[in-house]
Amino acid sequence: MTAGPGTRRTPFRWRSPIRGPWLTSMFALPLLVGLPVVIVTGLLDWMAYGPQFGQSIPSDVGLLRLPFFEWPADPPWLFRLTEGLHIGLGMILVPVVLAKLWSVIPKLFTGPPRGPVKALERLSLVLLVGGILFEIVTGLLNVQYDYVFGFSFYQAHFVGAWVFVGAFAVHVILKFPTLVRSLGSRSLAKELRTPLSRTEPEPPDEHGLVAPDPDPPTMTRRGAIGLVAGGALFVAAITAGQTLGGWLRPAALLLPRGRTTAADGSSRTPGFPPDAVPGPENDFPVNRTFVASGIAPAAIGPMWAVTLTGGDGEVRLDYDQLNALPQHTAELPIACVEGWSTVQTWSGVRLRDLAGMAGVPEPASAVVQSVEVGPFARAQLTSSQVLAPDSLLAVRVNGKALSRDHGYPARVIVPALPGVHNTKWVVGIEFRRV
Ligand SMILES: Nc1nc2c(c(=O)[nH]1)N[C@H]1C(S)=C(S)[C@@H](COP(=O)(O)O)O[C@H]1N2
Ligand SMILES: [Mo]
Repeated sequence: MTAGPGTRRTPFRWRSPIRGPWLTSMFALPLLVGLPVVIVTGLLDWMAYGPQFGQSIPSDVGLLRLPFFEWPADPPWLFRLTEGLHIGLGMILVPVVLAKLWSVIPKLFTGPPRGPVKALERLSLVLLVGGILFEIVTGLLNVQYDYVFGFSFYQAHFVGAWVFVGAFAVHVILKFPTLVRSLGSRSLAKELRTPLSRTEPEPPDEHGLVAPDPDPPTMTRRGAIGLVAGGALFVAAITAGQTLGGWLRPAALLLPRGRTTAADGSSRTPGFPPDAVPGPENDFPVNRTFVASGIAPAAIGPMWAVTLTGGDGEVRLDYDQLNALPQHTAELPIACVEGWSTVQTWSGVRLRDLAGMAGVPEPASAVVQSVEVGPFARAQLTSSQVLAPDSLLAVRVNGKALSRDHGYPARVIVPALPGVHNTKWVVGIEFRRV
């Protein structure tokens, strides 16, 4: 078949008879609704990290810095929700994004744009497609393997997000009328009842999506939509357990975090109490194990103590003294940027009690120091995070001493704080007056 004058010739490989504006719009609709949720929760997560403190996580983003607000410590599940939605929904939408890209593929392979308006539209498409693929790849890699990047994941994912958000906004504005028109061009109920034998191409369109020389159908539109929905459901099934836990946890195939019930050498650590040898109480995911942290076992042995500073003097508490202070118990989540979360029952000394002991009962912020060196060495907490009644320097989880992997002798646990800032193997807390 030869292309008539004025018609655009589809490259020989894009001849699916079901490709067309209606099917593209069917894939666009869940993205139009879902992506803004992914974007907003992602930006909220950024705020939760306390970017105002200029910490190593997240590192500075210069001009892209958002006007910040103090991330609250109440409700305790807030970060678990925003992070779970961001990652969960982001992963579930991947099959839809791929289907959407497939549906517009002829447009990605047309000749050079004619005129400045077309050129701008093309540029926005490059940023749109490049942006979302970059966000998907960096996000998925970060969930699967921690710290595989030669650059800061947070910075790259954040800058990539703004490129994508800009292009997405332009795209939605330009395409919204087409979306509405195309959705109205066929009935979904009818498509879902159409068998292969009656699957016909859409009428030729101005966008060049419909193949002028289509092949015979091998799949119905119902089949294509079902395949994408099934893909999204499958991703949901192997992801949800990361956050929901319980019987779903074993189905979380994308959860690479290990558990710690197996003997981890704790009993060979000098001074390590038998009560802290890992058992079922400490059997929940670990971000990075004690061995991986590179800490010398002696640093958490009998010589260990936590030092409180910021007031006039310095208060030093060893393990027994810490355990002898009034203990508070709270059920609190750890929610990690790598996509998993878990709720456990933590006990320890309230951070606000420690602030009082240090002589700074109303600190402006607090800097928590770990035995560990490197990016996890310190984390800064806001005033409301220190003062929240459930914020703890925890020494026990589920009624038993922390295992080495979960931060023995003591770790911070603060409601609604991103997992990464719940510092393990704490040696010092500086309560700041300004
Ligand atoms: N010192 C130190 N604290 C740390 C980490 C670490 O690697 N080193 N990992 C953080 C991250 S990313 C998370 S999600 C939580 C996980 O706590 P868990 O390993 O006890 O489950 O601890 C945080 N605290
Ligand atoms: Mo984490």
